[in-house]
Amino acid sequence: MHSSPLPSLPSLTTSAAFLALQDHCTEAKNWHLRDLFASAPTRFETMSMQAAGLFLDYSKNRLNQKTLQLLCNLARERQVEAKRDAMFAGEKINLTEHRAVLHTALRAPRNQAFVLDGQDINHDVHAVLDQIKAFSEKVRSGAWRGYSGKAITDIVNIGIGGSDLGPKMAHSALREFAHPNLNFHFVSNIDGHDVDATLAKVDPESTLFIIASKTFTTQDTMLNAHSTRNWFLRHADGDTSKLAQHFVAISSNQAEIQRFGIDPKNMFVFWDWVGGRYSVWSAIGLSIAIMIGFEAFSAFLAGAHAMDVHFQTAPLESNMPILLALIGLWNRNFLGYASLFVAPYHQDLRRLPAYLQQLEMESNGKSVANDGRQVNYPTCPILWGEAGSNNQHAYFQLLHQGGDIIPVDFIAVLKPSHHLPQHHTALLANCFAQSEAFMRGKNAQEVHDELQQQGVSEQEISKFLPHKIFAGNRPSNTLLMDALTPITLGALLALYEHKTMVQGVLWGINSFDQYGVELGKQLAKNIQMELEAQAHTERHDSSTNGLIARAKASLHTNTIK
Ligand code: G6Q
Repeated sequence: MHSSPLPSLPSLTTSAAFLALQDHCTEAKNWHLRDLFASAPTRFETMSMQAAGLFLDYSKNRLNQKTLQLLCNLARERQVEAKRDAMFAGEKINLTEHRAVLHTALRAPRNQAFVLDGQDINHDVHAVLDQIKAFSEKVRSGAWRGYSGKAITDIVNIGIGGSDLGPKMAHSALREFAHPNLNFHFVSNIDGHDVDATLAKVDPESTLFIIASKTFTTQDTMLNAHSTRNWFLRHADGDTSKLAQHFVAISSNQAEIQRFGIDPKNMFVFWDWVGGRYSVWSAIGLSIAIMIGFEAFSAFLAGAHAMDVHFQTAPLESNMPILLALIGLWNRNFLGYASLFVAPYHQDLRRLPAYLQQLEMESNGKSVANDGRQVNYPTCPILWGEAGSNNQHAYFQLLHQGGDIIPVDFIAVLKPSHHLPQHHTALLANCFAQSEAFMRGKNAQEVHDELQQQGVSEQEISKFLPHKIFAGNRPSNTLLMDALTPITLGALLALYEHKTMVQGVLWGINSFDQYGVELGKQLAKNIQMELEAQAHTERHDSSTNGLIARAKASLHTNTIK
């Protein structure tokens, strides 16, 4: 355990390991992946690895063994291992908020000590898990009844950001494991169309509402929760005693929950050492536990824990999250690629890109270092994505032939849960073909020969040839898992969490605060008051004033054109 703060480091770009990489990059920029494969027949064997049930092939990146060695030197120089250990040891590594970062404690087995401020928190974590087990079993078995005696048929999770994206993503990812008779809904948007459309689908007598909000003050969630409460009471003769069977809360703010009228017995706590975007493992996962059952939810936690153990114990050179982080840094800071595309080739993982978008971009979308200085290098790339094969028929054109190079993380599952083998071989073939195409491309000679074989005239060939060339040399990682299960999903999410943490360390930024979301919230409060007021005041720039005026004219005349 590290009891004293680690010595502060020189700026990333002046460190010896960074400068060595910069030097090496002048040479690496001229490499083509085709040549790297041709000159090293064992490239796949040496640049792939397994951990916690996941297989990673990183051989289709523009790097060689020397690059990896230099990147590992950088990790050593930036004290990645010491900072990882500080996180697990409960040190307050979230410096700006003076908080520990202990989401890993949420998935530790019972009785594995996790110490925070001298106290073992494992007992508290497992007490909440026991509460989740008991409650989820009651709902799943039909023992938990609504106010009129009906069993619960629908569960609505009301939350946003970290209190929504994880459960929503897991809901589609673990569809195969779901209780057959329960329906799940997710309300997040402050837009009334979201809650309105959901309430239209459910029966107040058999619906359970989970209000998921760490702070219990988030405007979006509180507005949705209050509108839902009003709707419920309209159907329940205004009898607030009936709320107890239909509303439960997940939060760290007991006082606010009680003010809302939720029975403290129906409150599931979590703690300030769990960041919102790292909270799917906490009581925020209640809807997941109800959907897949507590045993499967425990497997989800165990999968993440297996990745935690790997992250803590594997040497740098064969540490999957650290390697992913270093390769990402190589792509971003040396090769200059500004975005990362995540392509899950599994329909049930279609919400994964949105989940990872928050994880990586809210954590590392920052440009001020821990010491308060503006950084002089790029940090988090823009993460986007879509499930394959849909992506191929939309914007993969740009990824293949556009002016920007966009590295891709392919994620594929070897065993499907359906019985349509031809679909699955076609899906995998498409996934592997895409990474091959990005890597190899198709050069002028190959295009020429192909067209010639098709009987195209030389004159026509020379006209169209440039359009048909693929430069290739576009990097990707491929992650494989045997089957999509709670355990492999847990490991996959933990892998990206740790990758994100390591990149934050390398960039010298705090991955665990999110001040960037505050300004908009602050300004919205005033604008909402202005929109609701009868009188029109002009307090902003001409654009904002003009938009407010137009909206007011429409809102206060109450006409829809
Ligand atoms: C995540 C963010 C953010 C948060 C939401 C909801 O790391 O902090 O996405 O989860 O703003 O916050 P509450 O759970 O407090 O409502």
